[in-house]
Amino acid sequence: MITDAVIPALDEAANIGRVVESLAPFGLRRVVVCDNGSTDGTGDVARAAGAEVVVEPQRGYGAACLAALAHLRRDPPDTVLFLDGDGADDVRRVPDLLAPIEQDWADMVIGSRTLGRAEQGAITPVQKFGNVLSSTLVSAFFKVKFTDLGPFRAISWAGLERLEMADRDFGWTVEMQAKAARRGLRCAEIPVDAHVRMAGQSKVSGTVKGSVKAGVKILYTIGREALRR
Ligand SMILES: Nc1nc2c(ncn2[C@@H]2O[C@H](COP(=O)(O)OP(=O)(O)OP(=O)(O)O)[C@@H](O)[C@H]2O)c(=O)[nH]1
Ligand SMILES: [Mg+2]
Repeated sequence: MITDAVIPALDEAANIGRVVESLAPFGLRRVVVCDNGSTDGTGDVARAAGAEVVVEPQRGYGAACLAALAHLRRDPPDTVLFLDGDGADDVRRVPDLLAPIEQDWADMVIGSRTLGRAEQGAITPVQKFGNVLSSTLVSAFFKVKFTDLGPFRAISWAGLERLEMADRDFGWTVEMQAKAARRGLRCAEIPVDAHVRMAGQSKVSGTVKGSVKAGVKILYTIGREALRR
């Protein structure tokens, strides 16, 4: 099974090198870092660590993921592994994320930080609440049990193409799960531990503005997907 990794990154120069290098043991074909207009040299650090760097000037988590996928589409892998660029994800679980797809009993595997152990401070109380709320709503509307909307996940290329992903910011992860459930992809979760970001500034859950924007967008995305026919 050919697997490529996609890492959206905004100003993660202090972390991205170690994140890219940490994937070396897992036999991935390519690691694609999407630099989303960083001003700290994230792209250069990622390249030096062995990643392919795609530049997406328009900000947004989903916009970065879409740019990386457009890059992969020229020579697609069998499976895409997504993770964040801040070192918060437990890469030791990469084989566990990929196994259900390789064994062909799942099309998408979510790393659930609720099922795993979160380091003190890795998930804020607001984020925890938001995760429980949105996972419960997704489970209720789409009839597939999820316990987290975490960024660390794997999905088959064929499954991903069926989702016609479009969200350009914080709705990205929930859009993928809602559509996967809706469109009949086989979904699974495995426990993953969550670390505190290695260094640098939080852009989402560590700030009030980021949390509110992400929360609103996630709830809106759930509603939109629930109403879609
Ligand atoms: N491409 C892109 N990536 C972003 C953007 N905002 C955040 N990121 C990346 O998305 C990931 C998650 O952002 P974080 O700032 O870690 O958000 P968080 O995990 O909620 O907060 P922390 O607790 O600080 O880790 C990181 O890899 C960021 O570099 C953005 O606008 N564009
Ligand atoms: Mg983070």
